[in-house]
Amino acid sequence: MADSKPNLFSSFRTHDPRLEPIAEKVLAEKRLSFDEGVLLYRTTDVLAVGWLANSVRERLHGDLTYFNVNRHINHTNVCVAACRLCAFGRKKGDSNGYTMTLEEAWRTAASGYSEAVTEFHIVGGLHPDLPLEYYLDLIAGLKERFPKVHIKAFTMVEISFLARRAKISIEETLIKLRDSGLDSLPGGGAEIFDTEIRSVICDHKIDGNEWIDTARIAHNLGFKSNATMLYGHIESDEHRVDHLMRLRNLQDETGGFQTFIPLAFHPENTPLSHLPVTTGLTDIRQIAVSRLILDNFPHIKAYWQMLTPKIAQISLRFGADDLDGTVIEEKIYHDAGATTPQGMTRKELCRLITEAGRVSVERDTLYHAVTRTEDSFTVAV
Ligand code: V47
Repeated sequence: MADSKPNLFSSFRTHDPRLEPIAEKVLAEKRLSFDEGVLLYRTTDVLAVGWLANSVRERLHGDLTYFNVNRHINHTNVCVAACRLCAFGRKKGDSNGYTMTLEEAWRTAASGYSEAVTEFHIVGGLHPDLPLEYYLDLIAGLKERFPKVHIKAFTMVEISFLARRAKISIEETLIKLRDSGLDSLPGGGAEIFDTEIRSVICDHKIDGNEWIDTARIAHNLGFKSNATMLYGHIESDEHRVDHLMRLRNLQDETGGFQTFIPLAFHPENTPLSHLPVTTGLTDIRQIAVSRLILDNFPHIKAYWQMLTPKIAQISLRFGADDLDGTVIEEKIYHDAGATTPQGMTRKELCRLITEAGRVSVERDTLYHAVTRTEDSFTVAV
């Protein structure tokens, strides 16, 4: 039978012949190897890499581009870890440390609430004293007050820390959180899995294997989660590919990841402040390479808060199909020198998407389309 698919390979152009076999594989939906991943980072033909990533993005999603209406809540910046990558955490007793009471956290959830949010994104420091009950009550109180809002909370690093402090297993911790109303997990804390790099940028955190093991347990319990990678500090191209391949392997096993979010390192106010910030092409290439290596991840997010709205918009033509959300109040990158706005409206997000020639779709956390009538919403399941 004649193949009805258009012959995309005949449209592929590159000045780097090493990309041709890679293009053949990508267009035949075959998996890329470690060395091919490294080459995607090294070639000077970023446009060809972007073209390939865009072909995958359009095969999976056409022009559809997702965003959500969410609110970030960072309940505490007090942290026992002292990661060199971080400008947000404070030691217990530091005059700039803060920890919200439960009432404050619930009030924060309701504040800046100009549009009905569909997601609370909650992450914070590894607080030495807060008991597991604080986290269970935080979630239960939010569910009681905002029953329709999806709660995406606590990185794998936080989950592992809570379990250790409560002296129960990760599985038990996640079950307790689920019983209180936790719906899914964000992708933070992954940084770079390589042990040597981790020992420099975040030596107090769980190691890469523990991050993967925690995600596996969460997925096996039925939770969806995201995954991130922090790039643009001291890692090499090989470390990046290794990180992406470890995520790809776990996704083969569990299918629990929804979205991959590359996070550009912001050095300001961190112990690594001597490092330069990433450039636009590095950011755009990272999006494209992620799309090409993570062939089993449904979505690649260009997190506008991190990348700037301009770079995030361009990324929609280089492999990304998601911009994240309205966010409303962001602390982690703004403490590290981000100059992006603290939030965006639905209208602003839609404009970025439309002007990129894409079709905007408001989604909930699990990628169901959301239909709105003024301040209420319904979700298509
Ligand atoms: O884990 C911390 C990173 C992450 C800095 O799952 C920094 O939908 C850059 O994971 N420069 C938290 N990055 C944020 C996160 C996230 C964001 C948006 C969406 C989702 C999602 C998850 O931020 C941390 C760490 O990797 N981070 N400090 C810094 N100076």
